[in-house]
Amino acid sequence: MAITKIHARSIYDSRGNPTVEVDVVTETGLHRAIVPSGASTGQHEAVELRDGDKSKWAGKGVLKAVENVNSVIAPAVIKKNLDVKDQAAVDAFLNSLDGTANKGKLGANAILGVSLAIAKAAAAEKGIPLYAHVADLAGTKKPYVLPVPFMNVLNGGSHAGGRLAFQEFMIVPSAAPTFTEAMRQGAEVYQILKSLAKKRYGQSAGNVGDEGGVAPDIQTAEEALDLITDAIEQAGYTGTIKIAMDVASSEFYREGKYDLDFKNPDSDRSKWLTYQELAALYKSLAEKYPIVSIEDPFAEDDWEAWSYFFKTSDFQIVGDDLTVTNPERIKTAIEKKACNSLLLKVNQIGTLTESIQAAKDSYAAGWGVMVSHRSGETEDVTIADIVVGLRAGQIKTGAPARSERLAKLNQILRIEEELGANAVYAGEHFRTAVNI
Ligand code: 2PG
Ligand code: MG
Repeated sequence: MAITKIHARSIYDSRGNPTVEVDVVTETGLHRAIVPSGASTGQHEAVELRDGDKSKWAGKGVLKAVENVNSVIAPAVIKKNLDVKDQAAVDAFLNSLDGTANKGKLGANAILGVSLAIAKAAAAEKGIPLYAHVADLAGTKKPYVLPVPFMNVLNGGSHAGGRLAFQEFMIVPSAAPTFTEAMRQGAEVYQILKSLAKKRYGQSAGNVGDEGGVAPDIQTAEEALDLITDAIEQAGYTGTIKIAMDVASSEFYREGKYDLDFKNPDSDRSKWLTYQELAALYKSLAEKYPIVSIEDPFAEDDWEAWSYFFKTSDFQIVGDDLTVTNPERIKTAIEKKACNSLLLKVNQIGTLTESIQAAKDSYAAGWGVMVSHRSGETEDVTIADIVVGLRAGQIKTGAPARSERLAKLNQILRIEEELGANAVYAGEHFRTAVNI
């Protein structure tokens, strides 16, 4: 079935910044994708093309990326008359139009919007849901696996005001019997956490950060973890709901050290930590709290620290800024034994095909895969279908609050209902879901 029209426009993300939306029209109708955007972005991510014209949106416009879709990609793709079901050929053609290694010419935001909208057109042409199309493309076995939602209930770092350096504190309802139950447990803890935060730190502690988690003005990880474990206890889930963190430590890596007071312009240098000291802090936290997963514990190029920490840890260690969903970086991380899980963000690499390949490379190394949103999100729910289609078993898409976060979780609820007995919940097997 031919594509008759591809059209991009500039709309707005959850932070009020411009982002790219792409419409692809075929005989089955209109298929649409919207591109997300990070704040704590890795240096090695594919290029998100921003206009840089400071007189508009402080330089954050995406009019060039939109124009690249409308005047370069659209005519070329329509003329080429590719089979939309052959995503690998579509994405290879998009990459050839760009011609750079990092999608710097047309922009990963331009390319990704087209790649994802075409995948939706293909699913419609096949008359199947998007997750089933993704499963076909990835060669995923059945039954389907529904992911454990890693819910970011307390926001810090670059996603919130306040002094807290670590970016994300997530609750992990992996002992729940179903995805629906996991959502209920998470939502209950979230509401209790909100009132506890207000009680302990004042009304404003109930305000939320970029991903919908509460953002009290606390300084230490211990305070955050105490608050969360108290909320878990009050909700009655002690021992069943676990905790995960995304430290996003590249954000506070300074001159070879880690500055836990990085939001303070007068931060005391003598308190900056070596990687060994930071590793010791993680160890002590993991002894005291039920931590099952740590993401980006060290900076994106501090390979020595990653390998050092990995040797002595038995929980999940997730690469995000380290690996940036990029085959080369993933390969290096496997060789250096830096981590044992991939954070998969489609806009870090820029096409669906390369995202699927990143997951497969990770599985082949015995790694887990966690599909992820960005801190700047939209109503687009594609990652919900991707996590199910890839059998990844883990998703992080913020708190159970704010609709750009819940849109994805709600979509998984619908998928769970639709699949019924044809799906299982990853539960405690989230790290090895692909093998269930
Ligand atoms: C992360 C993400 C998403 P951002 O660091 O994992 O939670 O944040 O999109 O800002 O990079
Ligand atoms: Mg991260």
